[in-house]
Amino acid sequence: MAAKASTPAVELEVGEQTVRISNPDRLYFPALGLTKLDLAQYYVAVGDGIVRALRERPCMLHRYPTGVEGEKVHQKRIPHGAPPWVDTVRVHFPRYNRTADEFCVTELAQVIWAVQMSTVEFHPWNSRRADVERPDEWRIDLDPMPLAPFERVQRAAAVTHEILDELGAAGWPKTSGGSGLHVYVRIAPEHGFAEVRRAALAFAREVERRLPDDVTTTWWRRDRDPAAVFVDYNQNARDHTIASAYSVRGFPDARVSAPLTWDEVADVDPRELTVVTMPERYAALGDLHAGIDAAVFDISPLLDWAERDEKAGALTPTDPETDGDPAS
Ligand SMILES: [Mn+2]
Repeated sequence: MAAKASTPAVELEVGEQTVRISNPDRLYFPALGLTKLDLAQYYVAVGDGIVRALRERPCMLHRYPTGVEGEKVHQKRIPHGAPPWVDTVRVHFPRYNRTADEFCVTELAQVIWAVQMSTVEFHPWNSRRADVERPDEWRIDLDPMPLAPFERVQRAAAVTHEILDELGAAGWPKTSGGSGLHVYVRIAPEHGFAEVRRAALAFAREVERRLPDDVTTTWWRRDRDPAAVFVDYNQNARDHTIASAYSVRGFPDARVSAPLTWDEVADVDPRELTVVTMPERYAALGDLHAGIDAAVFDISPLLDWAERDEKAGALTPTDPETDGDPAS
């Protein structure tokens, strides 16, 4: 056998493409003995799910060229040397008056190519290339402050579900892969980022009204109760991204942002949903977010809430990126 440093590349057949994985034995998660090839095989195992989560969205890559204990690279521009079958979408950054060609998934082989380029985490926009300036995904990010127990996040999620039901909106919960929970809602791409963010803030205020001891929407981090759950409506601002469904996180325990059923939210332990455990779960349950594209919600009632709250004196803090939002 060759020495470890020169382990031959492995070729994976993924759909129509052959993807070469160099350094397949490189340890990406040393604590668990998981290699770059293990990571690629994880993404193949949840293939339809990760493609559904990323499809046609500008996508930022979090790369770890020497594994998750090494340097992390935040990559907006697609790395050089991409094969012609890797799609991109051009996005404009008004604040800097620059453009970038970002990674844009249309088939699974592209995800595996990104792993070959040492990507661990996938952070897609909440809009798609047909109209990058109009989000089609409202993201409810339940973000525990450092001292908030996970039970508070679970309570915030239950109330989120209750309010979404009252609105007639289908919400799709997942673990964040860190210590929080995310709920995504498919919306029609009819509003700019600023309006979607304003709707998300109005919703967040309603969660706070129902759980005043558990939840905060306070803008300044230093003013927030350190044991509260922050409903981070700002994740709906332009060019703000969070880890997608099925994205692995760059933590030593190889956690994944894992789709859940609503029934699971009350009992879930996010630490159990990892690169190691997810393939079997996915094989048994399929993609729990498979219905998301068919359940489109009209955010008009939330914009009415926003108007009502603003008339009563509530402020919508501005976001530096949103200030340059061409569609706002
Ligand atoms: Mn979060």
